[in-house]
Amino acid sequence: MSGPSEQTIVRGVCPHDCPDTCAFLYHVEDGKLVDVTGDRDHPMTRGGLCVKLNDFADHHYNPDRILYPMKRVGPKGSGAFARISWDEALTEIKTRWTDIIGTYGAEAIMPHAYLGHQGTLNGLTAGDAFFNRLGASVAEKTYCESGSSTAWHMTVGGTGGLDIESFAYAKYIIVWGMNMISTNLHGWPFLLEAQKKGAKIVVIDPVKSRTAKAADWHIAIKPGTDGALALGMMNVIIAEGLVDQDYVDRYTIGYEELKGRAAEYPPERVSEITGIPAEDIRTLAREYATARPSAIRQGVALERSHGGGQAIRAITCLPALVGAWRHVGGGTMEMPIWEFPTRFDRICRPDWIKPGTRVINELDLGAALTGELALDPPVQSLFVYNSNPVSQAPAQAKIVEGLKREDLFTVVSELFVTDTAKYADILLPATMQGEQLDIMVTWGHLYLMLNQPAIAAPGECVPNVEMFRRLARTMGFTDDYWDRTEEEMLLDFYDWDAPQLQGITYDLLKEKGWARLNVGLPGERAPHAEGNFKTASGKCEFKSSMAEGGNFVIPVWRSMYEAMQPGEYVDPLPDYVPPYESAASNPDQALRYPLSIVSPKPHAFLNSQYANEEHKKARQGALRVMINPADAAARGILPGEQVRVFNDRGSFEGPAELSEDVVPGLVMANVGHWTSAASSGASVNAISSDKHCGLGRAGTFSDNLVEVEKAAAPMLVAAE
Ligand SMILES: Nc1nc2c(c(=O)[nH]1)N[C@H]1C(S)=C(S)[C@@H](COP(=O)(O)OP(=O)(O)OC[C@H]3O[C@@H](n4cnc5c(=O)[nH]c(N)nc54)[C@H](O)[C@@H]3O)O[C@H]1N2
Ligand SMILES: Nc1nc2c(c(=O)[nH]1)N[C@H]1C(S)=C(S)[C@@H](COP(=O)(O)OP(=O)(O)OC[C@H]3O[C@@H](n4cnc5c(=O)[nH]c(N)nc54)[C@H](O)[C@@H]3O)O[C@H]1N2
Ligand SMILES: [Mo]
Repeated sequence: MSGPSEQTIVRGVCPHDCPDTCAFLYHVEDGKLVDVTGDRDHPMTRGGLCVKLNDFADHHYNPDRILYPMKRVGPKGSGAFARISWDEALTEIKTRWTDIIGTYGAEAIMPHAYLGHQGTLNGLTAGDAFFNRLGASVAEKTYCESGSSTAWHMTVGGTGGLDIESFAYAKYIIVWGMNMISTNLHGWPFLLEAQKKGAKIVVIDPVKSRTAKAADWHIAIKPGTDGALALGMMNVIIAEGLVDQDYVDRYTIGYEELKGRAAEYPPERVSEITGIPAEDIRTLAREYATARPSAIRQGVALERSHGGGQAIRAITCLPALVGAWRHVGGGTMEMPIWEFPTRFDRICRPDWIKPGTRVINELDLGAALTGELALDPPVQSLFVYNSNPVSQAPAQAKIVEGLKREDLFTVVSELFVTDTAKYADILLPATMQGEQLDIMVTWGHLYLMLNQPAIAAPGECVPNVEMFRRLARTMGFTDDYWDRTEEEMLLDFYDWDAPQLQGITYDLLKEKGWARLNVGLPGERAPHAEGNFKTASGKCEFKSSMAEGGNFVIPVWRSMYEAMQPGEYVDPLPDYVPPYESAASNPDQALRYPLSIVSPKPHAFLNSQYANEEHKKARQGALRVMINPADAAARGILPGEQVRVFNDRGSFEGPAELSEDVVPGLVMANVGHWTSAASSGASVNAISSDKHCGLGRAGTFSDNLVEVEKAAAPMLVAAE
């Protein structure tokens, strides 16, 4: 047999923090990854990959990858590193940590992780067991979804809710705070299928996003006011007799109280709060309540304001009020992750956390490093993996200031020298998805998926799970936890006897790559047709028993930490909680900073990933500031002109993009651009506040006021 060398196909899964979690086929020739394609047989992802992943094979061979452990040889932030061995790196870490532990105690070490990788072994919680065993501060990981998930659990419990594939059966669809065409590309075709059969698609978004443009109706709402809109819809639904009283009587609790609350939100009042005409609010409520079935796709973006969590509770009440759950294709979708029998207690080992160990919220990183949070002991070492806080966390200037501290020992495990990695004292090289084994956690569909390694790791890169194994051995931990193979860990980390996994084995995943959970098929599934909510009462709780309990724990990826602080008051009913920063809630601040800003996801990057690759940058374009032509005119700003966006927290710059896609009073700039590539050395999180959402301590990236002005002439712009 002659001809081209033989191609082997290995089954894989996209590693990214995205609801799609696409099924891959790795194409390997002579030990080289020559292509990565989508698996056409996968019912949800159907073989297509997105703009970010369509050259994923080449991504593995990016010459900028970190291939060896490195040690800083220049000033912090200079990016000057020299190669060292794994032994040297581990010895240095052990020496520094032993010193710090001796002087300050282990709590002076702070881990920092997010979802750079979404695997069971290598993802968000890859280091939890290690850091819990070490006695480090517990990092509370609430960059994303903790506000949504808290609200969801309070209202309907840990249910998967409406399946993305079942949207094809809906007759009326509200996409609420989500830009699906960019952020859930493989979910969008199910909505289009419904639309072809006559369904109407409504998008509620301050910005006329790609998805809003593709919808039948775009409702432009002021950021952070969705709670008022949902309560206004309830007001109309109740006043006009559109409630499914039978469903409400049988399967909900707290209707009378909710009715009282909704009565406070007549459409005229809601119109003032949200900026949406009262008649549109009435139309939306009537259409939503009378279409059968109606469906709501909730975006994580809904949580990014002071009242985001309460808004999500109000939205999550709507389907029960109108009986939408009765039908296949009716109800609402947050994240179906709760259907997966992942044993987070076995992964994270919360039993190893010593009682009283302090918790530091990752959104407070800047405050923690600079001493703004009076921490005793102070944070003397930071260990970053799967995350890029300089780009993705709020209060960017504070974080950079903290990372420059000479007495802070920073270790970063990375694929590339990111905005954060630049400040490391020690860099550790991580593998990419084609080089490692993992079962992927997914939050946008109902398939359990196994990624198998297709090629050898380059240089001295190791998967996160192996890095923590090495660190555990270096620190002298002899627990069995780190003695297992990756396969043994995966077998332990899922409950293979759970009803959802009936008929699904690890061997089946090895052969087929993926399997749908046993939770009903898309054309048949109506999980709450007869109640069966996963709350304490088994009902949809308009009035939340969890809130009345005062404190509860959600077994999420952020590792089973309390959703509320003990004793914290949470309104048992959903309500509209105004933004921290808006003309209405803070008029003084609005005099100086009259514009609201939102900073949604970039189409061609995945958070900050790929923002260092030229062809992705070409697709995404530079960091731009989208502003309404009227606001631009009032400031003498011409199209394409360099502008400065600022508030008391900081500033960033970019060319102005004049567009009616944002209403007057609103500006938009995408998150994800690297500060090192930005003209001002800062990106959008320079202006973000590190205040938390009222539920789940999520971020408030949509709750910020700024002003925009023409940037100073380039020669006057001081270099950092
Ligand atoms: N302004 C604003 N800020 C936001 C948001 C917003 O909407 N607006 N969104 C927030 C949300 S929703 C999220 S989820 C967060 C995301 O915040 P992050 O999770 O910090 O985002 P990424 O940019 O994906 O950074 C992940 C890093 O992990 C690295 N990485 C990837 N794979 C591996 C691996 O296997 N091992 C190791 N060690 N490293 C790896 C990548 O190279 C990358 O640098 O950002 C939040 N920040
Ligand atoms: N291409 C791409 N896809 C991604 C990601 C990425 O970085 N790039 N990131 C992944 C991650 S980590 C996540 S969490 C998801 C997030 O995905 P989405 O939930 O879609 O989040 P965003 O893109 O931040 O924002 C979606 C829309 O919400 C709007 N919005 C902002 N604030 C508000 C508000 O207060 N109310 C309402 N109604 N709308 C608001 C924004 O204008 C934006 O158009 O995407 C995932 N998918
Ligand atoms: Mo996210």
